[in-house]
Amino acid sequence: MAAPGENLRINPDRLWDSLMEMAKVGPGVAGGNNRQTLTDADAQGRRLFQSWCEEAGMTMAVDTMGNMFMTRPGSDPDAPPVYVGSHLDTQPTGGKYDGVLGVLGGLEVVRSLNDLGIRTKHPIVVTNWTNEEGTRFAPAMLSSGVFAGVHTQEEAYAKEDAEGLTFGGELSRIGWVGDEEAGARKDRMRAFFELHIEQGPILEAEGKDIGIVTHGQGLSWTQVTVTGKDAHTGSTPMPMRKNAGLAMARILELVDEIAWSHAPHAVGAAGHIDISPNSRNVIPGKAVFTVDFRSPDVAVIRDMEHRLKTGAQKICEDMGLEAAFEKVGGFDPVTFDAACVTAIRNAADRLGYSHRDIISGAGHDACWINRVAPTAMVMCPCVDGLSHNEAEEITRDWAKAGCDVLFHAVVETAEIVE
Ligand code: HGY
Ligand code: MN
Ligand code: MN
Repeated sequence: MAAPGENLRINPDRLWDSLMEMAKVGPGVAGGNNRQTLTDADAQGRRLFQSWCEEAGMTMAVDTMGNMFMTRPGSDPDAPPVYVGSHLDTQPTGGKYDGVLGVLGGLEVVRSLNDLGIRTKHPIVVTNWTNEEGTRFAPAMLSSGVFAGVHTQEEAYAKEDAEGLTFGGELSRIGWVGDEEAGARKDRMRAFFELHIEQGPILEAEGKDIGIVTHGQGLSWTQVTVTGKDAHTGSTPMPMRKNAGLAMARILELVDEIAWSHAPHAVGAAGHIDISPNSRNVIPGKAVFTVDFRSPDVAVIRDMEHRLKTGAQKICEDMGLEAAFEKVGGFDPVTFDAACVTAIRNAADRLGYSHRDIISGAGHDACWINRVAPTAMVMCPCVDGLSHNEAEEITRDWAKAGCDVLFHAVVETAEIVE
């Protein structure tokens, strides 16, 4: 199959305008976004994306997890489609580009094909995967996980947010329960491509336009519950205290020590922390927190999980407290499809963009879709490597470079019909 000519480029201003328009939906308080999954803002963003896709001549299908599939027909309706997309949901203090660049980059690929009057043999399907972030309903990549058969829909529907609302109830409330069984189409996928900001500092630091994502590091989320005893902070003698907050602090020190022991590639922290009763003059009797470990090496992840459990258990026993552990998310390191990776690398070369191979530090829907279809990712830099922060920023040139490469990889795989 002839590769697309190097003159095939997307319309960078239209892409940027769409990014800025979507950023108005579910605004944050500091210039970013708070468009958390299954909120009214998420529903509004979905409708905006749907309207743009329908204007571009695409038809919509939605599955029972709310995953959106916007199809541009190919010349051969029986040919397995090429999928391209990411997620529109954001962190509570999220940026304007995490996930959104991949969804609207997919839309821009279709808009550019329309402009150029190009037909492809394989249909092209632009996707929005529900609840990639896992911030409101753990785990991350929940709906692409159900699609890929990693989680059951029943498990997913029962997930509760901090207010006790369920995933299934909220998906129904915003009116986005589709009629297609989640995963019904997974055996008919030619490929899946995802464009994403790096969310780390490497590409910018090295002055590279494009990250060719060959692998994704593995992730482990362990929810730790430490139980002590609520008591008066003034009248309770120090030797009598069962301070769950103190035990948590010692465990978080241990988490940092474990991650550093596997430097330079392993990382560890706790981003979710709940202390109760969280009153100024009560010794906390309970601490619930989620430890996030990551590494490209699965043996390192297993070692970090084991040392967390044994070390936290000992800290709690020494203090007369109890510890409980629940695995609430995770996936092993991922190797993306060699042919898809090559299509991306050839596109970057053909288009004259500087590039380097890279392992994704963050998890993405592509990590699960890689289980059911040939999958790969394109990354562009982000300013200071900052993400999951409202100050997340990219340049127009980086967005253009990433989407140009995505365009070529998708069109080459979908096969232009002469
Ligand atoms: O957690 C992650 O890596 C992704 O941003 N959901
Ligand atoms: Mn993301
Ligand atoms: Mn994210």
